[in-house]
Amino acid sequence: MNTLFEAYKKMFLIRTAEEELVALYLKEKIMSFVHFYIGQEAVAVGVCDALKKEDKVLGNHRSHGHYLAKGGDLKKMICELLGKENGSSRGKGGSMHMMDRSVNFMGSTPILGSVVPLACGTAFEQKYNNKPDVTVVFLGDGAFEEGIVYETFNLAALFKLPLILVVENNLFSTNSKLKDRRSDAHHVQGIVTGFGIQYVKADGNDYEDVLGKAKKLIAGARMGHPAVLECMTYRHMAHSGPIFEEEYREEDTAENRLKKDSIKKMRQAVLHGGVSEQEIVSAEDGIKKTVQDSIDFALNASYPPKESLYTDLYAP
Ligand SMILES: Cc1ncc(C[n+]2csc(CCOP(=O)(O)OP(=O)(O)O)c2C)c(N)n1
Repeated sequence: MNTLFEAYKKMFLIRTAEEELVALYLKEKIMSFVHFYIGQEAVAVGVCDALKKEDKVLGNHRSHGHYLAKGGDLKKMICELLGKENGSSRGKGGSMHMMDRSVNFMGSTPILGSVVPLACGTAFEQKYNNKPDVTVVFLGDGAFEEGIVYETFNLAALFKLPLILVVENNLFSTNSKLKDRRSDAHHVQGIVTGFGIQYVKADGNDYEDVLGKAKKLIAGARMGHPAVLECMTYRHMAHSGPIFEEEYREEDTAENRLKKDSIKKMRQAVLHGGVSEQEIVSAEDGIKKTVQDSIDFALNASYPPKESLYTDLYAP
């Protein structure tokens, strides 16, 4: 099996699904905020390809890619976005509250940083019960600035938890730049290692760089060495919704986003690795069809019945 080709297919599925969801959003079929993952696919797939099925993943408001990379079901995800009964959270969570225990995707929460202590809890459970598993939590550079994250660093280091925090640094918190939010002396590595947590930085636009570094950190976390993997990446769309505004961007201009686009680079790498153009196109066509079929399925699916209005509102 060509593992790079398999990873490319996952990244292409996330990109294609997101692009089609943009179209649905513009047709006003999605009635909630949606934070598109386009541009960051190499992070989710690189990290999740280094995990086992039993390992747990948690995410944030921008988690479609995390869910799909962990093996989540596209139909369930789109149903969730459309508020349909067979959504991953039975249509009651929407884009920002996805959860699917069948693939150990333990939940995504949009209040910045709020998911980090939940991940600390699942990592504690894994350690307490001597499980050989790890927990990965995805958060943004904005969430990294929330106080609860530092409390989690402290506990993770103290209890030697099997926890990896993947910080997806896409340079912005909404439209606020790093330099407007942090002093010149702010030092992510210094903060993290000061707590006794390992820190590694990766090129989040490069699948192989993310995968290689994630593998090492995950192996360490299984031995009780918690870690932060900071992935430098670009979000291609607006903070929320599919608006293509450019005026606030400096480094991540349209030209640079295209130049560094992980999907484009992966396609080239797969070709160089010996997979033919025809094989790639055929896989891409299959994925486009899967996405379209999933959207049609979700559009035709039912909404939750009125009687279920007050059920499933709390996680057990
Ligand atoms: C505690 C809190 N403050 C503010 C918000 C509003 N908010 C939602 S997403 C977001 C930006 C998040 O930036 P980052 O964590 O870097 O993730 P990104 O959106 O860049 O992926 C903000 C400020 C929130 N959800 N929670």
